[in-house]
Amino acid sequence: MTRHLITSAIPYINGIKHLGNLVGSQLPADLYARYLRARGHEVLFLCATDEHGTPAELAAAKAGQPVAEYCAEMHDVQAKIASGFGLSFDHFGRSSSAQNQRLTQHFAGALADQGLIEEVVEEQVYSNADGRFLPDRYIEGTCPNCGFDSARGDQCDNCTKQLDPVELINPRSTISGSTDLEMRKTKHLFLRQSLMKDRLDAWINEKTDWPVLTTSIARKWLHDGDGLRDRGITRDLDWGVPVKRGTEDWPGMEGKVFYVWFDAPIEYIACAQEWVDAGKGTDWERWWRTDKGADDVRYTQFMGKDNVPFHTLSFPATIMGSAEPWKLVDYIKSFNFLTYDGGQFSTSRGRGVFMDQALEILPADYWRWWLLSHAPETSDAEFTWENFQSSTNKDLADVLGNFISRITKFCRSKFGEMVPEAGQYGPAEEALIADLTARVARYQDHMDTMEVRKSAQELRAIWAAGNEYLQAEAPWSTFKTDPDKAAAQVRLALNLIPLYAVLSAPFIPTASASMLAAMRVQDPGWPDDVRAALAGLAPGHAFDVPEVLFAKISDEERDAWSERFAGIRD
Ligand code: B3M
Ligand code: ZN
Repeated sequence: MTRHLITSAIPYINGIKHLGNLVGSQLPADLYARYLRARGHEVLFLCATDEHGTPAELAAAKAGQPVAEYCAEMHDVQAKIASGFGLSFDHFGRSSSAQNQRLTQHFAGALADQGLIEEVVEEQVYSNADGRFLPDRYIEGTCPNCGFDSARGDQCDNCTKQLDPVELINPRSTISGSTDLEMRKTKHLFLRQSLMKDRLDAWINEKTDWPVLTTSIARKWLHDGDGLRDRGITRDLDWGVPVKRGTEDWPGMEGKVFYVWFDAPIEYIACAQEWVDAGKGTDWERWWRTDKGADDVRYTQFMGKDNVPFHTLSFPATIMGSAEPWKLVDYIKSFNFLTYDGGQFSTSRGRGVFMDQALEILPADYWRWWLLSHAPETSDAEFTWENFQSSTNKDLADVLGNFISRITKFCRSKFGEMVPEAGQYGPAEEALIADLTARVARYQDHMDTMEVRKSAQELRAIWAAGNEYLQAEAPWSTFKTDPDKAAAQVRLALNLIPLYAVLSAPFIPTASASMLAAMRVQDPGWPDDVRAALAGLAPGHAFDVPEVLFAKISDEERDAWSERFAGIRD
């Protein structure tokens, strides 16, 4: 079995993420990790908080807290919410860890040894009103590429172009709003990525199986002319990884830190070290060092499209440039954006549903199902309350929940709370088994290739097949004339429940566990042979009629939530 390393983009520490962030990285990564574990693969699934740079400093200042304290608190908040959503990270680390600090300094040293770091005295934007340089998010202005009026100093959120603060049109300080800005000289380290353009180009060209969304963004910035120009990897900030060359001081760089986008992806590696140091694992190198066994690892990254340039160009440049045997990513699954009711989710305006609020109003499985079954894979997707209500009511309550409730209750009333023994399967049962065998094979294909929406569609069809079978065979009618045949029908239908539980667990883990508990079975394992799996509950096996698995969302709830999340939080 292949070993699978899976990472989700690591969320910024600056507040609680919204559902759009969740569906763009952590949630599909969790779906894949759960699926691969269920298939018997060894999986290491890592995520962390991204704690450095201007996002952290700005948020801490707003909260009136020291940055380190703010980050420690927010890490715990994010960890708790992640576990509320059932995100099954093997470790949820912190980019501010000692491990990441050491490793980031190590990479800088290795890159310098390879002649890939240049010391540059450059002019950077200095704010007289604020008495400081304004790197990255401390400055906003109009994007020179697309004209978006709130582009940040390091990247335009609208067109994903990586920027330099000096390129912004009509720049202003995000601290004070001041436009009293001047250029001042300051020394920084530049990563000479331009020297690696051909290698990166060849590497991207090998990736013929990657999603077009991923490779098109990579190619756009590779061939854009300045997409791969050398970039500053240090900043005039207090908070971050202090600039060092390995373990040595770096003359002239005192008081400066590495750019957050330099150290954040390195946390994917450091997180595996944290996992070991936390006593959860024993060997991180076999996941990350190709000289220590990581050649057998398949490494998959999940992220929103705005993060693609950093993962297809900058981070691979760090890895390749180090000339050390680190594992490179094998597959990058990227996502478009989820919009909210005709507009953008907005953290600053509190528009849309944030992860903590989502869990306050409904169990995680509702959100997991809707988000994954509507994942913005081939284009942006839109969240509306009408769609959320109708999809979850239909799929979860009418199709899956109703099937389970109907068959368990019918069995209880006619045969008692145990699997009936009498009767034989006939053509209708054989047809259902054949249909499900074909559908499960298709479901696996879609899950293997991370086609999230198609996987959800097939799973829904697998659930619907049970309902259609009950509808067509109507054991409640059969029972009146041929109780033995009805017993066989009920036996097969009851056996669908553990099958559904196992297949559905990557999407809706909590409900799946309830389904297994009601049927009084331990996890029966992946149904490699559907027919054998459908014989899992032997005649005489006792079960319980489960509580309602999924309550329907009422029109009143829908309207109240729609109003509550329309905007202006805090
Ligand atoms: N923190 C951006 C984000 O949260 C950034 C991702 C880092 S991945 C190494 O969307
Ligand atoms: Zn732009």
